[in-house]
Amino acid sequence: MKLHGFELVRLSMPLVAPFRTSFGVQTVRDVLLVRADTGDGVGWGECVAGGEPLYSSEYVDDAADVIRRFLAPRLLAADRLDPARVGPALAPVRGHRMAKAAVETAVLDAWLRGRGVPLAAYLGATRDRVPAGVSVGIMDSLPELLDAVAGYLAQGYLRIKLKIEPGWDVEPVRAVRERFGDDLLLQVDANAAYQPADTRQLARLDPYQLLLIEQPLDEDDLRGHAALARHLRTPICLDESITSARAAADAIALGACAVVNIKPGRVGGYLEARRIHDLCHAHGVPVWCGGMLETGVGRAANVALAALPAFTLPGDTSASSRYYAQDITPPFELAGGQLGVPSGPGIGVDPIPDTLRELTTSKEWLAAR
Ligand code: OSB
Ligand code: MG
Repeated sequence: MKLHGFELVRLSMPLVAPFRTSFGVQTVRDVLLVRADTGDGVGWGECVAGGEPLYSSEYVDDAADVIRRFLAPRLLAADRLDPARVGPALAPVRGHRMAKAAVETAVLDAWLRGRGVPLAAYLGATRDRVPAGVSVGIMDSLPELLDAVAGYLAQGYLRIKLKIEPGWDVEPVRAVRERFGDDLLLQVDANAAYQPADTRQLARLDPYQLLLIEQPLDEDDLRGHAALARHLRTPICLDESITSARAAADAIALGACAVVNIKPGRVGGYLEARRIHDLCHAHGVPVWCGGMLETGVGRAANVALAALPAFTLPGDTSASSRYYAQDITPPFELAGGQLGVPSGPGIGVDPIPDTLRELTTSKEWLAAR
């Protein structure tokens, strides 16, 4: 496959409600889509970097810059490009995994569409639908939180994840357990807001039968997580720390986590995500598919990945309506608490041209020379 070029498409997507985490509040998502053009076909990738470097060091303007200046030129120079060659071609550029994931996914999608193969089949999916969980932001009050959770449960979500931070942890968990009972699948996500000195406070979550606590400590503190794990009954799951299959292997070997959140964007793409899946599967470590408030383009690919066998826990793969009044693809909808895995070639969905145009704030064409 030889590419004619990439197009960088920027969108401004208002969220249906502000989403508050320990690192900030988001009301609009500044989306970067990458469209790979082969001349007789296209492929799409969505960059998951946020507008500011708060969840991780990457942010959307730097992702666009590194794609434009360093990633796209390396791929556009290749005469025989296929998805497996993207990672090695981009390896000289350090880091920037979210940017790399977006371009690799665009190439992978174009390549699969050219062959008529769905992404799910290519990755080794074993299911045609996946259970949906939902990530619930930090609220101003407990009644507001309980209303939000009740609303999601009424829609059929099968698992609730509460965002926590110091000052909003034990009370919201206790309130949700009390109101919705012991059968509710419940977990929490701290986005690295705690310190090792908070071990006793985190142990106060132990009585509430949480499925897991996600990323309590700093991204690079694997030893801290391993020490914390020895003091908690609640299993530790890592998100921010798992930047590659090697990082996942280190975390498992150190006892830093018992569960892994796989986000393809964070680890450099779907091929690396599959390697992490395989590694965790071999170690008996359950995984689930995280999310980064993706549009239907990113969601389609995440749902395909989530259909692999070691994804035994419901993911943050929610319906389009959880995020956007108007998605850029036909909306993903819950059916019995599950999302259907797209069955068409590649990611299996296409942006709706009129909707895409309405939400686009800028476009940039990067031509092969
Ligand atoms: O830590 O999982 C996270 C959203 C943005 C950045 C980081 C995270 C999240 C979420 C929401 O928790 C996941 C989703 O529903 O897409
Ligand atoms: Mg997380």
